Amino acid sequence: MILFPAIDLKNGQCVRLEQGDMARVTVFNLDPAAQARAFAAQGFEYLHVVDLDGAFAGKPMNAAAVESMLKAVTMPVQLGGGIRDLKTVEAWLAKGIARVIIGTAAVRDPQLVKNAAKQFPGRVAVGLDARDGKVAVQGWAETSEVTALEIAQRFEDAGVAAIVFTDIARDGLLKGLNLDATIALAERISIPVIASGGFASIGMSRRCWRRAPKNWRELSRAARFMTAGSIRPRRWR
Ligand code: AMZ
Repeated sequence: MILFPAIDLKNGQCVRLEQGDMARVTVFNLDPAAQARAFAAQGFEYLHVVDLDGAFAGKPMNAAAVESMLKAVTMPVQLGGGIRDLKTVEAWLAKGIARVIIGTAAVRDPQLVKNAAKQFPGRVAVGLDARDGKVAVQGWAETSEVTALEIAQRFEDAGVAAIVFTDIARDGLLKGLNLDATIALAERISIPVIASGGFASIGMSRRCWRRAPKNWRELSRAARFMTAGSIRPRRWR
């Protein structure tokens, strides 16, 4: 079981947004490298990073902060936000990002995901963020007409490492994952699913564990939470 601590970056700072809304922002660390080191010291083994400005702009916007985190820790880092073409995928992987997460382009340019996954096996994940069942794109400012399942199915044979599934209504509220929607998705595809949005406690993780379908439990079964909080990773396993 992997628990990914998440660092969302806005203007070079670590923030938490409520339901992805840039207006409802809490800054929880001014220094992303220090936050990455703190997570490493707590025993986490994998970091989830989102370039929020990048997701809105469609290109990397917090590169200096990401690079400072890569220098600060040795654990693998997965990164999403503003990764919309193969050049950007290549550049991040060359800089030491372990796995890129592609959201908007998975809806608008599925061939990019297929090409990237073929070229970099195991190093490309798809981020699917759902609002009322439909996938949101462009920093969640726009909602598409497709469901997470429809998009995920496009990539069944593409060699995608994982689907990071977030229920936007839960994100940043620390009130619990949308387990029903996550399980409904995980049961219908074979790609490992990373549950995200609202994760808040170890008790919750145990409930995930008990209910998780096969591809969740045996593969990347994981969750994401948005602040350093009081969750101790050693108690997770
Ligand atoms: O909180 C938000 N408004 C938000 C967010 N966390 N908007 C996008 N993202 C994340 C997605 C995914 O990891 O969860 O950005 C990534 C997708 O970015 P893009 O640029 O590929 O759509």
